[in-house]
Amino acid sequence: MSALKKLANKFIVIEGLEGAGKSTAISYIDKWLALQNMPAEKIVYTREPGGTELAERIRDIVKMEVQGETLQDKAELLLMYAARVQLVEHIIKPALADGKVVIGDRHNYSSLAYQGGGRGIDMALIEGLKQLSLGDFTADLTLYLDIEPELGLSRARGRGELDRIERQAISFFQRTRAVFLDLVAKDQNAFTIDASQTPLLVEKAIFTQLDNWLASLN
Ligand code: T5A
Repeated sequence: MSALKKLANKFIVIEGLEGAGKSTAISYIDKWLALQNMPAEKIVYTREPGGTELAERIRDIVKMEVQGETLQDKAELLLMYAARVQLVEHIIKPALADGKVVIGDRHNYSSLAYQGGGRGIDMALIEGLKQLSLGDFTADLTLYLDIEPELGLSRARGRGELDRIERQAISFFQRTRAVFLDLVAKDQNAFTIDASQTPLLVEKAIFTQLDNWLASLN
């Protein structure tokens, strides 16, 4: 089967802590897809939380700080899934049904890692919420960009002021990272990329993972 046929209807997700280089990695995936002769109109890009008009408004709420009112951890979790349902139903599923390839900047693993690991919400509760809102819908490939939180945050700081979540203590990101690593270790469709390497080496590692994955598809 041709590479283009294999890639039709595939949902590729990039995960990682802040400053891991997810946006940068998406440009490498783009380059790799061009090498497979994928037409630009066959590629859909999403980000989470966000990606639809309503989901982008939820993203604003999640990122903002309101004086005198703390966003409760469970409210934060529910907002992440509210945004995700909007995105999956309005953008991702229709694009996949139309034979497109979707590249997602974050998806479900971010909720397990940040809200489960970072915030300490019961994982079973999050899994239940995922089932309720998305059923068995899942990514075809997840590339997790692994980085020490200190390094990631210093990169994130370099590109502007930190938002509400980015201002959490380092221990929050250490717990988040531990869950990401655990999830990837248990998922045969997920792979870790060392994001502390130079951009050139990260690009090379991503190309290798994508080549191997493509070769594994029937
Ligand atoms: N969230 C999200 C949850 O809590 N639960 C959820 O379910 C979901 C979906 C989303 C926030 O919401 C949370 C997680 C987040 O806190 P976001 O804006 O999508 O926020 O995510 P961020 O991680 O904040 O995005 P960033 O823009 O910070 O990170 P990226 O995209 O990973 O990094 P990128 O590519 O912009 O690179 C950052 C800087 O590093 C440089 C780049 O040039 C850039 O300046 N860089 C490198 N430098 C050196 N070496 C390399 N290899 C480099 N790669 C990139």
